[in-house]
Amino acid sequence: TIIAHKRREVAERQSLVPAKLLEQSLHFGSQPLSLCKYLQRDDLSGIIAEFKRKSPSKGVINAHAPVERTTLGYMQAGASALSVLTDTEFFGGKNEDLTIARRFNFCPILRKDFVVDEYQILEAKSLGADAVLLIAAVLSGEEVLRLGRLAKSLGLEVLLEIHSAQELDAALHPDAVSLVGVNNRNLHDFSVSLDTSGELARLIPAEYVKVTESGLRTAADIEALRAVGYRGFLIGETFMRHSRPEKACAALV
Ligand code: IGP
Repeated sequence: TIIAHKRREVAERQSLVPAKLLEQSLHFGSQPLSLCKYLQRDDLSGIIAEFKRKSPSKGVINAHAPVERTTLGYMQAGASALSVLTDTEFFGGKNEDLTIARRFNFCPILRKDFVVDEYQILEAKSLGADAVLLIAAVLSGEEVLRLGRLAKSLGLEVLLEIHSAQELDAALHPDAVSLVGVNNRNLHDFSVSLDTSGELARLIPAEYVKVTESGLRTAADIEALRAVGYRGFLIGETFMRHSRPEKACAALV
């Protein structure tokens, strides 16, 4: 459902701003920040703090937290990077959330959306993102390569999201991918198990920065997964459930 909706949305956006014009408008000179490098810094927490208002699995999580204060607070609390949901229909985000976050923050920002088309990569760059998510469950290996190469050519890093060893085998390509994210949430039944990250860690080659996504709650969760090689910890709900998400982030860092 999400992917079908996303294809219509992209066609509509493209009718407003054609891909060629969007591409011409990009500032190729602007220097993106490396998510990989920030996650590997010892002086930061490794936390990628997410701004997420709602989700298909949880409904409304936080309808009131302002994007400025929350994202700036995340960064000040010691998050290594930010993740901003830009999907409107299913996650209640918007492109403007990312441009606003960009204005006030000087850490890497991941554009979190369902990328199905090159146009969205151009858009991510134009919004000021430093990295994009590609979800192996909804893309072929060839699509990951094509989208990932475009992202790289624009200076964006690619976080490839996987749920299984099969998805990893089908979509991992060094020309396209810099980081691998293991999503602990099963996209079909929404169940969450941190064991997914535990089991897949050893299958991810060492040249990729490992990120664990979803369902992380405590410092013990983070430390257990750090011990098996993860450097990035993507956390949304644990922070966003709080009326002041940035305070929940500070408490965990
Ligand atoms: C964050 P959580 O359980 O901390 O809120 O999860 C993040 O992993 C999750 O939002 C996510 C996601 C995605 C959202 C992971 N992959 C793909 C949308 C699309």
